Amino acid sequence: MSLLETIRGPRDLKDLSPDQLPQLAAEIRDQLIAVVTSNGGHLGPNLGVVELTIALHRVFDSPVDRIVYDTGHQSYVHKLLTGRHAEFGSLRQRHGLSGYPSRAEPEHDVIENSHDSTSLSYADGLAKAYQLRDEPARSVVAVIGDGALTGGMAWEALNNISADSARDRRLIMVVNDNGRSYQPTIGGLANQMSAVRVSQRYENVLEYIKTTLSRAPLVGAPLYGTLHGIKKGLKDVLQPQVLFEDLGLKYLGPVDGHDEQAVEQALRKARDFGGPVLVHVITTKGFGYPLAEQNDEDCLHQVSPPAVASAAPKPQPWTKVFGRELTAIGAERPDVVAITAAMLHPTGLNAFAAAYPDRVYDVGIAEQHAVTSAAGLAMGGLHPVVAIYATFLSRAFDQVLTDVAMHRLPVTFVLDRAGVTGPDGSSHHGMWDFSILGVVPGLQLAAPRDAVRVAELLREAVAVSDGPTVLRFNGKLTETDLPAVGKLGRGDVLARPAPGTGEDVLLLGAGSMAAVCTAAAVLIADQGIGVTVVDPRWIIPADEAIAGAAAAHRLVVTVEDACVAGGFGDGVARMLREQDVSTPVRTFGLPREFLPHGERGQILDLCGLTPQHLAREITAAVARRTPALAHEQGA
Ligand SMILES: Cc1ncc(C[n+]2csc(CCOP(=O)(O)OP(=O)(O)O)c2C)c(N)n1
Repeated sequence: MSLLETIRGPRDLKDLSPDQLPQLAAEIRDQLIAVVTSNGGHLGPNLGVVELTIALHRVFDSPVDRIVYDTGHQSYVHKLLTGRHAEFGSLRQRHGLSGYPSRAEPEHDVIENSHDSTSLSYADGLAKAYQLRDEPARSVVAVIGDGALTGGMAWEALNNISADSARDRRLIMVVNDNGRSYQPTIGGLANQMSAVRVSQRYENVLEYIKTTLSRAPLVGAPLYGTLHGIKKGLKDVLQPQVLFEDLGLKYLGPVDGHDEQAVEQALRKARDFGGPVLVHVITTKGFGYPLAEQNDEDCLHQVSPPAVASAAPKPQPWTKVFGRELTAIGAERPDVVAITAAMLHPTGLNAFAAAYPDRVYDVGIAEQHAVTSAAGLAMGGLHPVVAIYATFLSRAFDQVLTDVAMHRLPVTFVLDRAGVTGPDGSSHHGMWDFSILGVVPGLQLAAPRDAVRVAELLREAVAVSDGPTVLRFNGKLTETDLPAVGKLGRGDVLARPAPGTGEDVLLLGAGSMAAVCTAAAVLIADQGIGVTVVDPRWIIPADEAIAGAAAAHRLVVTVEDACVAGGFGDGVARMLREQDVSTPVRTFGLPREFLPHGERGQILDLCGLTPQHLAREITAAVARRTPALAHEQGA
């Protein structure tokens, strides 16, 4: 039996002697590599926190003490040590373990929101609650990366945690500093933190000064006074504790995060301090796995499961198509600049960055700043393209609304991983964009159905000069190109009723749902029902050209890979009401629920967004309105 198999919970971990821990760490790493390279998921971040997580669970008493992981992508080791070893093979699979902390799993998981920079605020609240409920012995530990520490929310929390009123709260902030988000962390704060990495340089400089001064004629006390002053000055410049201690926070570190015993020692000190403490732990992302440690792009931050071999022509990821087209646009439009919130490669901006390094801004994990600084760039005469995952734009809604739209500024948002994303689960499904952006005055949103339309719509979006535009697509592979057979307003007609059938159903598919609709239309047409399929291309605002076509049909059906409440379908229905079109509208989309993790296809199936399910529902809806047809079908 391996050591790992004997760990049924943190208590078992505490029984191990320090000399057994390196073996345990090695077994954990083997397990991480085996499962994550097969199922996909966050490899580098977890390999980097093996010793840190062992130490956390040996020092603290979870779940009485609460360990809050920022983002939660680095919680696999925590899962392995808290009784989930046997199920670890099901990581990120439908009905299996979540790839983030999950409150449906053992009680050791506290938060499951996988958006960055929230842990310190959750911890602040928990610590306040334990103080007020007179549970002063409980510690709250937040584990936050140096990347997540670049987010504004983390600083709002630090401001509160360092308040005088917080002095007696047992709140331990563990900064897991590996110097990277996906890529090296940028900015002034990152420079402060990385000063520790140059502490060797500090020692060297000190040694040099010592030697030089000792050769000088000045000896004795003045020399040591001078040396002390220099030493203090250097330390202030080079060490980050100044930053935190100036805020009134106790700082411990830096600690070598791969020396388990050293980390334990620091954590014990922090636990016993009895007030807010920041423990600065230095780790290496991907530690112990050369393929990860030496991966320049992102230290294997997140890996995909191995692709299944197929003879079919390989579709391209939407992200790549976008990156290529934006680079082409960049050559024609020197005013086009790009912004990323610490996700240059995942959003496909790396191609643009390689071609125009001076025209890309990585702002750190700071979506709100990304949006408002884009507003500033636009005010300054440029056309910014903010490339961001759909789910992370929710955080910057106010900035889109009041900083960009209210000023009618030409900023283009490109939302990758929109709709159902899959194994990353509930807080990564980018399904809220239609609902929240639909209320923004003057904002126009397009959803390309295939690679050709990505290029086409991106060009249309950056041509708009009097307000914000949005392009949204799923990050996976593009659908096969679906050529138009006609136009309807700004949209494309993809199929018309078969000869001999009437204009029964107007089927409107947004973005990648256009392909699902054309497949459903074939099944519906087999029932003798006439179907017109339209991809509206521009989703927000609803295209008024749809009204005429809707009036000519007996039923309008909308299909969207987004929350159905307040989304595309609701927008069409409202527009038809306003145009006095009385054709009934059926809306299909994602329910107003937090959806589970699983493959994208499995989740779409769960939500009824498959050609078969849609065809059944639409045929039944038509039959209810057409008794003769119902009779024919034996209904
Ligand atoms: C609000 C938000 N923006 C972007 C992301 C995507 N993201 C996930 S992990 C990560 C990097 C985190 O870096 P760090 O906190 O240093 O942790 P590390 O992976 O280095 O351990 C990013 C940008 C996110 N989860 N949430």
